[in-house]
Amino acid sequence: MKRSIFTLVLLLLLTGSIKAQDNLITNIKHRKTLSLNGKWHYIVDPYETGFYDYRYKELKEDNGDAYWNTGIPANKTAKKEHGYNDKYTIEVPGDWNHQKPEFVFYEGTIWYQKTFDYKKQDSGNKYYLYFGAVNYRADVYLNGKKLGMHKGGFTPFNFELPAALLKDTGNFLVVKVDNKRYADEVPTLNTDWWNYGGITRDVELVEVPNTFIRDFMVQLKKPHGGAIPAKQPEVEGWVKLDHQPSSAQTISVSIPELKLTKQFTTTDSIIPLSFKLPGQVRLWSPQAPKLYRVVISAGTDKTEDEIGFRTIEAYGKKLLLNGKPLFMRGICIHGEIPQDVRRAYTQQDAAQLLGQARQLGCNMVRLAHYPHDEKMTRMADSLGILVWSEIPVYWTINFGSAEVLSKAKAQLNEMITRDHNRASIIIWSVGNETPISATRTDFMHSLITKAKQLDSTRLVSAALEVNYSALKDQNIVDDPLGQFVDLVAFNEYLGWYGGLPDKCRTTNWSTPYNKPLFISETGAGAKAGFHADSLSRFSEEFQEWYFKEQVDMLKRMPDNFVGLSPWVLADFRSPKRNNPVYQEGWNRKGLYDDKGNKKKAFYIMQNYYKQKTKEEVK
Ligand code: GCB
Repeated sequence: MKRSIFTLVLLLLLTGSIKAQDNLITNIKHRKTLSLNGKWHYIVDPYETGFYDYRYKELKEDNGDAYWNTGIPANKTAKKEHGYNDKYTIEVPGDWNHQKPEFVFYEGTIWYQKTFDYKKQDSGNKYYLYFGAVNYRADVYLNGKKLGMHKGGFTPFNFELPAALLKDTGNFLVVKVDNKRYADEVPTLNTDWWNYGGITRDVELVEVPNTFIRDFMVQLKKPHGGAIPAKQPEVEGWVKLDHQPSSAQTISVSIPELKLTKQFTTTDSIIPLSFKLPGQVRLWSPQAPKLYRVVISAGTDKTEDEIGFRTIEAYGKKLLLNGKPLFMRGICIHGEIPQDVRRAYTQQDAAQLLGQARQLGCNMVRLAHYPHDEKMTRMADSLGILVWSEIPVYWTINFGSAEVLSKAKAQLNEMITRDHNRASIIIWSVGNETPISATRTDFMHSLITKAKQLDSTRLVSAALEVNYSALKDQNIVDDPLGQFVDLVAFNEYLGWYGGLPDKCRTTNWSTPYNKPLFISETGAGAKAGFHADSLSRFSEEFQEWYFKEQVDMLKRMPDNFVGLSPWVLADFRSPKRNNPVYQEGWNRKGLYDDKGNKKKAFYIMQNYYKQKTKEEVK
């Protein structure tokens, strides 16, 4: 019975009767914006006094006690029990945990407030407030009016600002940020990473013409049957206007370097694109990450982006990039700068993380376990690093809940919408290590279907898990989700969670699905500087031994093995890791330590990748 209601809701979601909010503006980097980054005022509000009255009912919008209202008393007799003050400021973007010692473990509500001026360019224009990410729930108010609420800690969202509400001077912007964990959210209560709270990415005020280009997709058409891209490869995509234009509009797409301009006249809000690129086009690849300036205009709006053209296909046992077999020399990365114990959000942060991956010899990164800052995927585009991008459907989220499914779909939609023009991204992942059950497989299948609807050009996968107690010498990755993914990916920690590393000597892996096989995680913990014999857990020697055995085992992988992304680039914070000597709140499986030093195991993987690169060249 329960199952059939679930199936009905699934069907409703699939047929689009229940829709996720669909108004995200993309390509913010190239829009006219005012940055609202910088110092904001804050109030810490663990009891949510600024939101609920003493009967725990939500305060009315005009209630002077609500923290979205100023807190300035009308006269000296008036009572005010809140207020924003220069004594209490915090930087945006940036998690709150690293900014004040008293916030390290804080999970709850903090109110952010900023006053800003804005001179409108044209009274007919539209205005949006755009947030790169707020972890986890954001309630946004401007000049005492609520603009909206968003959940999901790693994806962008925007709210329209009614022009009449936006003043030339003294706009009072308030964001209530709440990072409490709940069972029915995505992720759920339990994760192996730090729950950094706050406005963790850029905030922008965006001004656009009344009818504007909300989004566009300009990508090579998905290849079939293992084909190498034609000399004049075909672009397939669309341009999405904010709304249907009142009269016919001409949309133009041009790539100046290729001397290409295409025009389309339309009265619709979505314009399909289909055209051939000229023969001199150079395809994007890790060896030659060529990006072209693509300019799109519609009426008075114009935007541009840097786009690379490439194809990706899972064909039989192989992964084909531009029609050629690809081996992924990967590494998993958390969106964290361990040196400062904070979330990553700057250009320099992206350069550090991707630079370290490059030193290891990677051509691919798995951005775990949630969408990273857009600066990461844009930098991966220009450096030529392939990307696996994932939503935080992690471990034991509530798979039986239709509401949780719609939350996961909303995050999937925001992740794909933000980044569907990034050449570097070749795989969308719908989750990590989700325990097998029929309900979970329906849930995950529904996410895969949605990902494919949103983007038909890329691969869809998920990191599957291995049951260590059932491990034999012949291990078969036969999770039923394998039938729906394009790439069978699994996390194995043979020698760390199951036995000792020499277990690798007799272990073999395979999958019954005729698909490429990828190891999405493998790793062992080591405290940098702790040297001992290789049997001592947490020593660099143990981790080194682990990777030596793993590398030897990889030589025996079946012919559909297409690469790996070991766990993990650098040590990262986790409240679950409480060994008082070796961990102290850190997951120590990094190949780099928390100061950026390489551990011994780093060199084992680096050598393996060097050798794989040589084989590639041959
Ligand atoms: C995993 C998880 C990852 C953990 C890692 C570990 O399988 O996917 O999030 O951090 O193992 O260190 O145990």
